[in-house]
Amino acid sequence: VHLEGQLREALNRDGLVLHYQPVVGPDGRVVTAEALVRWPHPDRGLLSPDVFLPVAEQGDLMKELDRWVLRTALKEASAWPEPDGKPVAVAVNLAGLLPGDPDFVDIVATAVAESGIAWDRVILELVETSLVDLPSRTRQAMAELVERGVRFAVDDFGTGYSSLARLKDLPAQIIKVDRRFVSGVGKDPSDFAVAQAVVDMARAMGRSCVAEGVETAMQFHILQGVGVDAYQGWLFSRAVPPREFRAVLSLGP
Ligand code: G
Ligand code: G
Ligand code: MN
Ligand code: NA
Repeated sequence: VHLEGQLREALNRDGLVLHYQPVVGPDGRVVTAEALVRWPHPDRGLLSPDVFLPVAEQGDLMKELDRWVLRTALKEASAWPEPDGKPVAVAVNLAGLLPGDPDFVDIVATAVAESGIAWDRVILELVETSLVDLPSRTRQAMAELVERGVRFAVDDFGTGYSSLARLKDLPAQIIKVDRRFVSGVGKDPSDFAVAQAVVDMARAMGRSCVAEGVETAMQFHILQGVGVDAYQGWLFSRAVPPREFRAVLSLGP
């Protein structure tokens, strides 16, 4: 209960921070950064979301937290340097603020307007379970944002219950292949087969594919052969503080 009160207060006075993990193209250039929230706690050091997201959940603060992350990430990203004049997109995880919320489009549009960021630099990541069986009104709201340039990504694809066949019903332009399959690539033939099948299916349906949790050069090499569009993982970089991320962008590849 104490932690919950402190979290509420941190949200009200910008007491959380975002770290950014680069997502790179096949040539190693940064194309996107995923915002990952951390809490510099006065007594307990830098807290990981694994520790305080359950507290946010418990305290009914997830929507407020997502809204804070969205506003902050778009504001920070609007000031990033542009390597070779190519702007880098920013990806935000949503768990409490969902497309079905009546104020979803408003909240996103306000964050975009406040930050001045271009619409087509915004990626919203949702887990599979938040994207299945959506009422048409919700799909319509998402389509409005997509029309302006926003992209939706299915996070952790392959961990939900939905099958490959349901991919065609998911309203998302980007598929993020869960690191569970990526970690087996080069070791376990069935993980390789899953990765290959997801990429082939995604391509056939006009979606782009991101491999999560790429940790070795071997995994990167094999996935390049499969035709993955973008890569994220410790091989390239961990999530780093904003200043460090800006430095990465100014240095180039
Ligand atoms: O960054 P890290 O690996 O510690 O993240 C752990 C989990 O917390 C991941 O599932 C990640 O998606 C989630 N997470 C990290 N940052 C955010 C955020 O800003 N909003 C939401 N909703 N989830 C986040
Ligand atoms: O659920 P989501 O995919 O948003 O989670 C993002 C989290 O994945 C980050 O908080 C980060 O800690 C973790 N992560 C990022 N890259 C790697 C990686 O290469 N290996 C592993 N094991 N975890 C990673
Ligand atoms: Mn994510
Ligand atoms: Na993920």
